[in-house]
Amino acid sequence: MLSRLRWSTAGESHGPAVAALVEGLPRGLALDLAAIDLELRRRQGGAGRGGRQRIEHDQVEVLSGVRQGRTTGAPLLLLVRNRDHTIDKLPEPTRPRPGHADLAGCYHWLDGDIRSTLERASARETCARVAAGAVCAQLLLHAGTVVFGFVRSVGSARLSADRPGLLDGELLAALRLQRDQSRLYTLDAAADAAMLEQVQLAAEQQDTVGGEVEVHALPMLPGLGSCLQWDERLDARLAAALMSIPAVKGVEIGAGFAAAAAFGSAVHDPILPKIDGAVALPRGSNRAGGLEGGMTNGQPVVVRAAMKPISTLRQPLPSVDLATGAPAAAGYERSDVCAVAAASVVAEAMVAIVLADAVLARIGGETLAEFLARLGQFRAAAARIGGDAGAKKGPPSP
Ligand code: EPS
Repeated sequence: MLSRLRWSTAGESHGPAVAALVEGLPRGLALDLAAIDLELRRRQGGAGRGGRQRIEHDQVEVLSGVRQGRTTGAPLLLLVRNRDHTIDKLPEPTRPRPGHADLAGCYHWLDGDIRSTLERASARETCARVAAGAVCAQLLLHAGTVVFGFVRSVGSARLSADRPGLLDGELLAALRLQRDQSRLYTLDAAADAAMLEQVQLAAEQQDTVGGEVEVHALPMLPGLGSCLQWDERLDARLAAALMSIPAVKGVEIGAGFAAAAAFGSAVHDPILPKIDGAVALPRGSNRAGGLEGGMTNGQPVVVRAAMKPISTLRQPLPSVDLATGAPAAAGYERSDVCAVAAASVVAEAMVAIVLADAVLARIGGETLAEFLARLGQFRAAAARIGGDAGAKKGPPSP
């Protein structure tokens, strides 16, 4: 599986703007800018966010790669302007924050320029990812796939393990409504209240709190990704994408770490006979999180990421003043008490980008029309597997 999408971001937290450059999209994809802005607004929200979100009103501008509302196939440049763009006037921190990039950046660049490091390490950059992810989610909709992220836990408050259960389109719409009405982007009112308490407790104690986010993608085409090379495995790509989100320290796929504690018969998902109209053979469970051998198996993709508490603390931990070498409390900059809700939006975006890349790489097509035609052929061929309607057995013929 080669990659088809190439993307990167640019911009400092307090520079003029943050931007995403996305290359490899097919020509002819109609872009819904309001839908991108909705995701940007969601990223700004959630209980526990800091003062910066009251300043910013994130909105996407498309600077290249679109004509008359549709992608041209040329590089797509997405820009989100920063209202707070005071970068050249900001103080030069000298007391690195434990947990942030401050000190590690000093070793990387072999200087004491914490400001230049933190401006890029700041989670402000994730709004460029969310814009790119929202575009990719729009492409995935053409493949029938919806990507849905939510908060599984904040501190010690957890959404019950049996939620959301097996998702389908109708349930997904109801859950989306519920999530978008909750303060911590979770799936029931009791969990939301318990999570809010955790945020309030952390705020009262001038502390911060982390949590877990979960993303489901469904219905999922089977056969995306590859088992041929380590870096072509889709589970590896998803894990790397999630791990790249600032403050993420752990990633799980499907049953994840719990699978290591169970016997195989209680972990693997039985393969069931074909259901009419289904593209892939059904499974008795989805503990694999939709991925086997680095490829999708047609079940929903289910991934989780654990976010540590934000590292900028009002009651700072011990540090050292790099200017003098003397012990000193770590620096404090305006920050969030809890950014887990925002992380669920970013995780959704990262999953959308990786899956859009995988579907484009597998299906191909330079235009959306070509992509859709090939997709139809792929679905029909996949649906013949496991049935008697002409699925080939044995090695491929020359
Ligand atoms: C963020 C913007 C930042 C921080 C936060 C996330 O803005 P400012 O530094 O001006 O307050 O609020 O960044 C961090 C948590 C961090 O550790 O850098 C955003 O837009 O998400």
